[in-house]
Amino acid sequence: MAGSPRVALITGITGQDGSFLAELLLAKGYIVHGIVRRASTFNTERLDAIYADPHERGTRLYLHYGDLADGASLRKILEHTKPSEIYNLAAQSHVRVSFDQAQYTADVVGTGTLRLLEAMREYAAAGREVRFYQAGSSEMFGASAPPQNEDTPFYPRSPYAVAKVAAHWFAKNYREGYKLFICNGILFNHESPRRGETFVTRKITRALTRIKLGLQDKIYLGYLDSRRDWGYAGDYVEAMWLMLQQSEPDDYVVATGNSYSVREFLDVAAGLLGLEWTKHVETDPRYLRPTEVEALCGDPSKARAKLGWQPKVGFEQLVAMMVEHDLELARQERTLAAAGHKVVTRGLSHG
Ligand code: NAP
Ligand code: G4F
Repeated sequence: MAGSPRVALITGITGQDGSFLAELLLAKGYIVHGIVRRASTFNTERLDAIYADPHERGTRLYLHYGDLADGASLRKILEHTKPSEIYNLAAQSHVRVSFDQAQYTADVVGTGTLRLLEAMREYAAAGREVRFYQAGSSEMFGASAPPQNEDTPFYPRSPYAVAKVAAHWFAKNYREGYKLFICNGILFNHESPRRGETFVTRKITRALTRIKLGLQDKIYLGYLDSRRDWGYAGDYVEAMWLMLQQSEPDDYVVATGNSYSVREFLDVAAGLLGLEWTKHVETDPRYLRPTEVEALCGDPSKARAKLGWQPKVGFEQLVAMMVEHDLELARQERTLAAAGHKVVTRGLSHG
C-alpha cells in the first residue's frame, strides 16, 4: 500500500552492527523486526536505547526468538513479519574462536546463511518483493595482498573466513539462479564503543582506560604486527542500506582505504591517555591464531562511485571516541570500587 512504512528484518540485531542498523532504519521510518537468540541472560543491552515494550503505542521495533541454526524458525518469522528488506548480520563473528568452534561456526555462518536464503526463496516465490543483504567480511581475502577490492581473489585463513566465503557464494548463486535481489557487502573491520570486548580494539581501550585509573596493570594480547583497515560501524551500516536501495543487486567492498597495525592502535590509544603501553602489554600465546591474516586494506572506489558512500569518521577520531567512552566506564567502576562494591570484569580468555 502506498505510503505504508517499509519493513526490515535484521538477524544479529543484538550485535554491534545490528544495533546501529536498527537505529538507522527506525530513523528512516521503517518498521524493524529483529531475530534474537534465546539466552539465559539478557542479550539486548545494545538495543536498550531504542527498545520499547511492545505493549506501548507507536512501537516500531519488534524482537522475535529465532536462530540461524533453525531453518523452521526463520521461515516462520519471514511469514509473520513480511519484510521487504532482510539484513543477515548474525554470525559467530570471532575469528580466534572459530578455530575452537569450527563446526559450529561453519554451521551458523555458512549453512545458516543458506537456511535464510532458502526461507527468502520460498517467501519470494509466494509473490513477495524482498531484498537481501549478506554481511561478508574482508577476512575472506585473508592471504591475498592489499589493497583488496571486489576483484581480489578470496584466500580465507580461518574457519570463520571459509564459512563467510561459502555464505558469499551461496548468496551469489541464489541471486543468479533465482533472480533474487541479493547483495554481498564485503566489509572491512569496523568498530565503535559498542564493539564486543573480545575484539582487539575494544579490548585495548577497555584495558588501557582501566590501567589509567589504577583498576588493572596489565593487558594480555597476541600478534601485534597485523594491519587492519579500521572504520566506524555507524558509517558502515549506511553502506548496507544503500546497497539495497540500488536498481540492481551487486557486491561492494566497504572500507576506509587506510590501514594501521595493532601496535599503531596501541600508540594512539595510549597516547590519548598519557600512558606508555609497552609497560603494560604482555604477550599470551592463547591469543595467537594458527593462521593469521597479516594485512587488510580495502579499496572502496566502487562503493564511492556507485553508492555515493564514504566514511565520515577517521582512525584517530574512532580511537578517541572509544577511549572516551571506556574512560567513563572505568570512572564508574572506580566509583563503585571506592564505595566498597565488587567490580566484576568479564573473563576474556577467548579474546
Ligand atoms: P557481533 O557484534 O558479534 O554480533 C553478532 C550477532 O549475531 C549477535 O546479535 C549475535 O547474537 C548473533 N548471533 C550469533 N549466533 C547466532 C545464531 N546462531 N543465530 C542467530 N543469531 C546469532 O558482530 P558485528 O560486529 O555486529 O558484525 C555483524 C556481522 O558482520 C557479522 O556477520 C560479522 O561476521 C560481519 N562482519 C563484521 C565486521 C566487523 O568488523 N564488525 C566486519 C565484516 C563482517 P548474541 O548477541 O546473542 O550473541
Ligand atoms: O579484533 P580482531 O579479533 O578482529 P579480526 O580478526 O580482524 O576480525 C574482525 O574483523 C573481520 C573483518 O575483517 C570480521 F569479519 C570479524 O567478524 C571480526 O569483526 O583482531 C584483529 C587483529 C588480528 O590480527 C589479531 O590476531 O588483532 C590481532 N590481535 C592481537 N592480539 C588480537 C589480540 N585480537 C584479539 N581479538 N585479541 C587479542 O588479544
